[in-house]
Amino acid sequence: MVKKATPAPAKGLGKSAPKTSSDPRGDGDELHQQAGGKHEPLTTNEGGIISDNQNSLKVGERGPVLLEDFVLREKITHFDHERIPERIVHARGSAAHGFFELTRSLKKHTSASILTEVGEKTPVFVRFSTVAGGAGSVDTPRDVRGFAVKFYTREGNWDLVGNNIPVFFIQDAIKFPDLVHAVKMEPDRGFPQAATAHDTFWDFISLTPESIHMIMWAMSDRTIPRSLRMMEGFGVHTFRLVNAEGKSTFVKFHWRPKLGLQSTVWDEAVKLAGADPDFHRRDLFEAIQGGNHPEWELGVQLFTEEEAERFPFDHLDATKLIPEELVPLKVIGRMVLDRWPDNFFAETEQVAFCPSHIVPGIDFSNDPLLQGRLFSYLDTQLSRLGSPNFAQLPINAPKCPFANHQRDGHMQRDVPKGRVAYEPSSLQADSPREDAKRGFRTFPAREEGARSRIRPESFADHYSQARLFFRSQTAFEQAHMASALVFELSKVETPHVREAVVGHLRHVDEALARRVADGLALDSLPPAPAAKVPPVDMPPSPALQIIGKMKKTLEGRVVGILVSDGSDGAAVNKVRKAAEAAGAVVKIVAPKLGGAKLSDGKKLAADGQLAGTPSIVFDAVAVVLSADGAGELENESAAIDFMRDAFGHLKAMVVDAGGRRLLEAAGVKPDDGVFASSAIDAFVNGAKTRFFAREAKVRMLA
Ligand code: HDD
Repeated sequence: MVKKATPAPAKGLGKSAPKTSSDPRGDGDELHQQAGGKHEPLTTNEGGIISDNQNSLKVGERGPVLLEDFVLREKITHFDHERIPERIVHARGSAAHGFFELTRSLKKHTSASILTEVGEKTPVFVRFSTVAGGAGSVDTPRDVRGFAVKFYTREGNWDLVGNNIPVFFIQDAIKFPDLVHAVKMEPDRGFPQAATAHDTFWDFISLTPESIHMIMWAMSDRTIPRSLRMMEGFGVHTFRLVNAEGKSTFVKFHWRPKLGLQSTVWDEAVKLAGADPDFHRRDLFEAIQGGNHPEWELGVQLFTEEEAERFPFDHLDATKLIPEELVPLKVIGRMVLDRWPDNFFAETEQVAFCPSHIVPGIDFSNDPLLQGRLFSYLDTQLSRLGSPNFAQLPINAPKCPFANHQRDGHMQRDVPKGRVAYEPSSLQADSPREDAKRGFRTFPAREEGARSRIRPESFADHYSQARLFFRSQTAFEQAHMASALVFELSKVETPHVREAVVGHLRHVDEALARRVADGLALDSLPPAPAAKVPPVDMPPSPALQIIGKMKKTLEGRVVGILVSDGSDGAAVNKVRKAAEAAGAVVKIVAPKLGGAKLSDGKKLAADGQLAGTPSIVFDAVAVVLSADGAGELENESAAIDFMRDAFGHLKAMVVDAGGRRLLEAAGVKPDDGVFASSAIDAFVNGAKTRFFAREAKVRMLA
């Protein structure tokens, strides 16, 4: 209990005396007695102990508040300034600490210790984000996901600030503000939030053919991931590695999730936004807290300047990828996220990623998108975090020794000693100096040419890779893309914008354009715009699929068991054991949060109450109900939705007699993804995947 030093005059509204500041409500300080624990004294920011944190300082019991109340003013002032500007893009994010471990040395290609010292564990901080929505928006809109990694290496911080998609919308950073203004809420009406499905976005896209490849990715299920733990990550740009002899090799970075790729279906993503706006954040939190530490492999594609010259596209163009069939991926390390941040604001919010944070042995390329980013991030951190000293914040500071002569500024935390704040100097033997041997050296690439604002001819093919991506997908994925395009364009009010987008699609795939045109009920197929470079067919790349990269596993997945009073405890246990043995987390859902009284009289605690825990939040469901329980739930829409949605979202289900009754009430006709309670092993096996063939029965896809 907090001890208060000096009794103050009686105050409070209650009529029954006596009241003092150590007993503000005259109730024997019940509030604090109930809260329990051993507490440090509460103080002001200056360290003064606060005697009363419940009442402001007033004249008389019911009189005005005094300006003199420095405790009140300090508390409110600090509160008023608690928010900092949110990121203009990627405002909504979730992050975790972990480590990177190199498993294969790239010594031949780079001098960077993080890429040469096999077995060394480098601390990392990783922030995942959506792009368009504000900090308080939901986790599951259709959107690209940011995948930003800060490596605290022995040679300084290296930030690999990527996305879950290997290409980007635009080729030149000068277009970034236009792209972002087009995708954000429309400025006159202030909506839609966190969505691309509106006129300004598609207007910009229809006039920016270089974006069409990225659009194919954005309309695929990559932008509705099941979990942040089941996404790939990409550095996007071509970077350079430089070895000890000064020789350079180009490199693309890829993160591959150990749990494989997995996405939701669109209807599920939409419903998740309501069922659990924090679905991805909670999923990452629960996995890390539960000891299921998410893991990724780091892969690289390495190629020389000469090889790059022979590619049928420009490696400096961020709207292009390098097919893995052309340059295979070499796995060189792994990253594990094993610690949730202690404080969301201090770490996840204040972390400042800058692609310009690089270490010796890694260098930039001339990609004009990357070059613009090298300026933008440092600039944005200055206004977002309010001071050039943001690098001193614990989450941003390097973990290797660092020293320089930069001084002062807002919120300076350091107290530098000595007379010398310049270099060279002879007055202070320990003042920091440049180190030509160990320091970063830019690769001396030779550049020449006239100054101009020109887009290279080698960037002009906007459709071949869009076509490659679409044609590399399974039929299910192609149907999802067509439906996503129809959904997005049906939210566009301006007919000529819809038509212009369909026109572009004709260069990607004539059949896709027809499906979308049909989905929008266009009278005729709009003309395709003139293409500077007509698309060419490239061999399909299965590495671009999601379904092809799904892992048949229950690891990292969650199985929900719906029970009622009178459910058979042995049957519940059987499912639980089998699912847990396969690596899943199991959660119990009951009509009441207190749980259910099983047939053997034992109480089974629930992890969630039915109305607030729909099947949408699970990867597969089991339904174990007593006859009475099934009878009651037949009239409960949350139970009917539980069944319908699990089926509609292509999930494996296992049902006993009660569950089957509920299925019938929901109008669901079981298929081979619905298992009887005698077939638990088959259910567990089925739960490792989704039943895509079912989809044609449950919704009309474009
Ligand atoms: Fe960016 C944030 C990824 C192009 C300007 N970007 C930001 C974040 C990610 C990316 C993951 C969030 C970092 C975090 O979690 O704090 N951005 C990308 C990728 C791009 C890209 C993969 C293309 C390959 N970005 C890009 C361009 C510009 C910016 C071309 C400007 C010229 N990006 C920003 C920014 C942000 C940002 C405005 C907002 C908040 C921040 O930087 O720290 O400066």
